[in-house]
Amino acid sequence: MLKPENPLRGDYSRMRNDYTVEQDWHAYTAEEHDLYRRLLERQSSKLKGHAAEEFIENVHRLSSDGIPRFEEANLILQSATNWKIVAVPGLIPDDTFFTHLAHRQFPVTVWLRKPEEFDYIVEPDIFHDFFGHVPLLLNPIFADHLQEYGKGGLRAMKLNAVPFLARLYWYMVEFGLILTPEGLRTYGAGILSSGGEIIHCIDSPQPNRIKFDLQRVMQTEYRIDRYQDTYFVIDSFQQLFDETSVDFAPIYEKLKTLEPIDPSGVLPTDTLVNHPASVNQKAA
Ligand code: HBI
Ligand code: FE
Repeated sequence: MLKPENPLRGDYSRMRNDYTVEQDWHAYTAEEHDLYRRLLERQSSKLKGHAAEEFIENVHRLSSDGIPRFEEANLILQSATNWKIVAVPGLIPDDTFFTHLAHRQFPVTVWLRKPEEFDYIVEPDIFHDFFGHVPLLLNPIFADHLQEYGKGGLRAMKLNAVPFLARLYWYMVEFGLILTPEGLRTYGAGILSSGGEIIHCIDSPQPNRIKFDLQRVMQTEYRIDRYQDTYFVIDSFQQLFDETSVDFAPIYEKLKTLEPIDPSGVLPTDTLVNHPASVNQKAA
């Protein structure tokens, strides 16, 4: 998802045609297991009051001591939603990425960040991919949504519309918020794997929080190298699934005639969600 300017990290020399590799779990060092454990502890301590319940309940089902074994996770995934994860060297081309999702296979990067990248990394690593993305693959509705995104990606390629669909993925799968009876929560993998943004997206009065609107989201640019200026808020995964189960082709045609919206822009037609402090107080 993240598009680095620099050459890709990761070893692409031993991959198969579909960009998959062996995880080679035994090759991870004790230091890497320890770093993963510390990332896991840090993020786990921040979930309550910030992460969606659907994420929290499933993250526990995938718990590991150190770097997880994909084979073990796959036993759980396959019986829950018939998804599996496949090991990849890092970022892979759009068409390959979409094809995996369309087949209910989520590509997970095998390498782990360096200790000095504890707080911030641009490219997805195994912690972002596994901790951030895999738990919601155990949620049946979200799991179906992600498969539809893969199929939609392949269609978007033919319609020259991948950038529009990529915005949907960005604002929902990576940075989505959900309004629950207990208050605002996040289910986005980019946020859930970030030590800072998981707090910021819920507790800071700074960002805009705008009710989900499909065309609005696909019209909005994003920045990859800082906290988001704007988050879009769904009411439920069912809403996300239903409102994205439409033919995107006419929306793409319309979007091609419109100027993109700046990441920090707020329009008169937007429905803003109250600052979470007041939402959370009301629920408390
Ligand atoms: N590859 N490994 C990996 N992970 C991603 O999230 C990813 C990718 N390739 C392409 C991509 N994302 C995006 O460009 C699409 O979602 C549009
Ligand atoms: Fe991601």
